[in-house]
Amino acid sequence: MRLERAELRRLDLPLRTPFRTSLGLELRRDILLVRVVTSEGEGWGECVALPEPGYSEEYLDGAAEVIRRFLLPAVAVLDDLTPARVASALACIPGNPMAKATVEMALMDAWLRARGVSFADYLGGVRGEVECGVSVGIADSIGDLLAEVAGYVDEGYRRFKLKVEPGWDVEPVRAVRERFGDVVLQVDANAAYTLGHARLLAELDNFDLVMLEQPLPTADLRDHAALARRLRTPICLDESITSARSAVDAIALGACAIVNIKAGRVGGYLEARRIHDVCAAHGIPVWCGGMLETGLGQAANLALAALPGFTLPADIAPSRRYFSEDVTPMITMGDGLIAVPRGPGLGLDPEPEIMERFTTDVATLTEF
Ligand code: NPQ
Ligand code: MG
Repeated sequence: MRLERAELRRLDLPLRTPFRTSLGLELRRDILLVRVVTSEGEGWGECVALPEPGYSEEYLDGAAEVIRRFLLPAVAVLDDLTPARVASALACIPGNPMAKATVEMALMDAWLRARGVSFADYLGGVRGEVECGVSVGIADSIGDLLAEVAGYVDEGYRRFKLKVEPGWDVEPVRAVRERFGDVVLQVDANAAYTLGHARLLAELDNFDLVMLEQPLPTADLRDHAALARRLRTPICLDESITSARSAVDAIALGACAIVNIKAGRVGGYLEARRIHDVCAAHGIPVWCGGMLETGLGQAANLALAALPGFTLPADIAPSRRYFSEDVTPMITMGDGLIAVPRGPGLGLDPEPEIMERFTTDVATLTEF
């Protein structure tokens, strides 16, 4: 397979509910989609980078530039492209995992569509549906939080994840636990604490949380190990796990008992699968994280979450959780479950009319 043309498309999708985390408040989702046209057909990739650095170093304009100037040219020289050759063609460029994952996803989609194989079958998925959790942003008050969570309980989610930060942690968690009884509850700090908060974080042990996700900064693996020794609540790493290599290191250090896997954060779906594999070999449960993707990104995430080691509910939600309209047919949840797409490639097609309506910019590349 050869890359012939590419299109970088930016979309501006309003969020139905504001999403506040320790990284900031988002009212819209600025999206970058990459459409590749290859010798064997077309494919779509979605870049999960946010408009500004914060979650990680990458940001959307930077990722778009890296994709256009460095990544697409590096794969365009190959005339025997396969999904597995994408990452090796890009390995000489350090970092930029979200940009790399976008290119891999688009070429994998093209390659699999041409062969009539789904992402899930290609990756080794064994599940027909995925358990959905909901990620709940920081609210303006405990009352607002309880009202928002009540809505999600009624919608049937299988698990509730509260975003926490210093000043919004023990009390909101206590309030949700008291109000909603034995729901499956976990928290995510997006690196907002330090080891000096260990005593405070230990108070969360009172609430039977399934996990505490990424309490400390990305590079602080030894501090996560030290914190883990002081808590009963299992620690899950998100931002800190950037490759299968770093997953093995974190596990060996005792820095995490659970791993959140996001293909964008680790450079692609094949590296994501390797993390799944090494975690399974060490008895570490994994689950599929999310970045408020459109239906295209969520389709790929559903395929990944279908692998056998993904034993905890995913940050995968029906389209309506975030968007009034999605760029694919709306993904729906029934009984807290979403079906894994089974059609060729991503198994979902963009809706051209909706796509056009939300598009803010298109760059077409015909030579690299
Ligand atoms: C996480 N995601 O697990 C992230 C990070 C995150 C679903 O909780 C705008 C769009 C703001 C996506 C902030 C979830 C965001 C974002 C944080 C994703 O850490
Ligand atoms: Mg997280």
